[in-house]
Amino acid sequence: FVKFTLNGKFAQATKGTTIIEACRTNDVFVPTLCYHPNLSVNEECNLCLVETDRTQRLSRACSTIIQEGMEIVTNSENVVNSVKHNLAMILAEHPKECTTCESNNRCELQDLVYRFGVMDKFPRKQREYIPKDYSSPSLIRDMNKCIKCYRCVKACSELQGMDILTIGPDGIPMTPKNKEIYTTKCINCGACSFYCPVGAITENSQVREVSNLLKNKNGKTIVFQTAPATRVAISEEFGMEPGDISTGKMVAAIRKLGGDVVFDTNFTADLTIMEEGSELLDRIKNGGTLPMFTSCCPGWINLVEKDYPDFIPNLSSCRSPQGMMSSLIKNYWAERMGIKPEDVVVVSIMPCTAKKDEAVRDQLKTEQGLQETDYVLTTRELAKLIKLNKVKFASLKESEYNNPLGESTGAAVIFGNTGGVMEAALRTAYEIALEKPMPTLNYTPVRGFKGIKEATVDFGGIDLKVAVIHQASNIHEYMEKLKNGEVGHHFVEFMICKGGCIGGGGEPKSKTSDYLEKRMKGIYKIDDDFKIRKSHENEAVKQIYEQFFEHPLSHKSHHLLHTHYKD
Ligand code: HC1
Ligand code: SF4
Repeated sequence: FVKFTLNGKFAQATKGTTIIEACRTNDVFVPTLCYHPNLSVNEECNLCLVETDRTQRLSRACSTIIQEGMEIVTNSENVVNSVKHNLAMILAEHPKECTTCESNNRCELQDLVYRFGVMDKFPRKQREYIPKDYSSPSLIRDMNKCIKCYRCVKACSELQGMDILTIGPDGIPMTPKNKEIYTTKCINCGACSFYCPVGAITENSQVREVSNLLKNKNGKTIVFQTAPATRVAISEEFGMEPGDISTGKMVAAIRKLGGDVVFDTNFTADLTIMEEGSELLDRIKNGGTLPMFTSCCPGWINLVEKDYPDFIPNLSSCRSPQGMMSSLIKNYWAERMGIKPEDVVVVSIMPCTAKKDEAVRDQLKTEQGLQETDYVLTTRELAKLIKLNKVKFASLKESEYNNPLGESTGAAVIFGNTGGVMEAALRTAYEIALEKPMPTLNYTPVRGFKGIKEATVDFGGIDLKVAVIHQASNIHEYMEKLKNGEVGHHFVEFMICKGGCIGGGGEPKSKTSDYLEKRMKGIYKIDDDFKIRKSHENEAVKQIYEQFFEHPLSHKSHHLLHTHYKD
């Protein structure tokens, strides 16, 4: 520990900590726009200014390591005036479009300008207009709003290893050859939008479309589905803690907004396990392509198609749980309810921006050419819709999903965590292959935040070798090893975002440093509390096989639950 004073009060912090982190652990506010604890230090915004030695000299809190005996002042007139001056300079270049901006009310620049009472004192500095980029179903880029913090560039390169965004000659992040982002190798993961502090890169929002639809249904039945990872994160938008479990409140909120039916993507996560587990056993028995790769993460599918096309045969042919659910709703449930598929609108609530891109895939349309998933709202967008409609989320009485597509197990919810699909698949595949349950259901070797996790499971005679990779930069590392024959597994789970879906690019922009750990714990708590924790024991899943699909990998399931990829 080092001891120092902070605004005149005694404080301490671990040796080697930066001043900004020391201030945060001691609950003292330091403004910044370019600093983020998950990214390397930028020194761009010049807002985290502090005095450290009773002189008026200012240091940047993001890049200065705290020293024993420092006298840190964050609130002197000198500091405040300098911050105001620098903020005013940023503001002079920034379009004043707050009222219509996607980031209104969650913009870090807006917050600081208000907090410091910064007036528009400098003459407007007109930058050359940059055309907006609406090419991607997942993201919108309006680089006129860019404040040159470079958090998007760092998220794309440091976290994801994608290097789509680089700093252009004018200091504004650009795509390769300034092309529209959808035509580049961008995988639509949304990490750039998650880290953008303003409205320069945002999710391609469908809040208005869904809001209008709910107000004017035109005879349509509006069916929602909600992803595993949304239920442990949406709470953060309403003043609760990361990891707080809000499943029942989220369902209740959707009903209040006007959703007619709410199904759980977890049901089709269980179904995925039935199909994917069977596919794996089939490939092993019959000499199919191995390792088999999971196929539920749409950012990962984009990466394989764009960067590793030779490995397309390794991808499981299973649609993602989102894809399976929408297919079931339009092609199975609607008919049973006596509703025409064209009169059903599916709205999917996902932690992920790439799910918006998945939804528009040609392979995921009905025979009549209808998009099966009509709208995808991220967790952030659902929260916005709830706030716009003044629904008091925190005090809502919990509601339950509709059945039968709302019934699920503990195995399904852990899809939201890295390692979850693998763990759920093992719980079922082991029992099907060996006719006895796995010795332990909580399979810890595939849990936690290690980037590449490997394990060997004794599958009665064969050693089943599995691996779990999350965060795109680790995926590139693994894929290089696989290409060079340095690794050999039967089954590999890939998730593009750190932590899996709980760290998705569409999740709330939490300000705490341990939000991922807390969301992860929330997911495992839901699993622990379930009586039924194996997908093959889901009664509604059993029923749908008895009444419709007959068995996994049947002709009907291939038609409705499987897909193919672009090569
Ligand atoms: Fe995911 Fe999945 S777990 S991909 O991370 O397989 O997005 O939560 O919904 O589809 O179920 C995301 C989460 C999600 C799918 C499932
Ligand atoms: Fe990079 Fe992901 Fe943003 Fe695309 S969506 S630019 S891959 S961070």
